[in-house]
Amino acid sequence: MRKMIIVSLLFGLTIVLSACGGSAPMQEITSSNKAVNIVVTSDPSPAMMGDVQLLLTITDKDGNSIEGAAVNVAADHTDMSGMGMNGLATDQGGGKYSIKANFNESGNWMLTVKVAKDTLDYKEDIEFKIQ
Ligand SMILES: [Cu+2]
Repeated sequence: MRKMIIVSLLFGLTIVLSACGGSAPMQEITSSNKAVNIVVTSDPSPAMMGDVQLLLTITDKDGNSIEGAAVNVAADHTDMSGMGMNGLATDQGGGKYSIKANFNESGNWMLTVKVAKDTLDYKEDIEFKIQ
């Protein structure tokens, strides 16, 4: 009988952990906005806990690359507070920008991407899942 209780406790814990870890992996997140489009891909893909290289492909509403912009990427763990990080992405040319981030926890993260160039000042929140 005591064994049964332990087993069910463990089972309950597993459910909680997997709820935190999220469900389906996301390989590519495409934002659907008018002025600026941001496509985020990751290495590894799907993104896992630890060091992740994020590659952002940024285009305007006509699909043209936005080159030479200042791109700031902030990441926040949606389920908790005080776990944020942010930095400037490196311009790779051709409207591609990369930044390395260390995700120390799985689950739902929110990327806040700011794109600034000339008169353009754009900000978008993109949901990002870490396995
Ligand atoms: Cu956290």
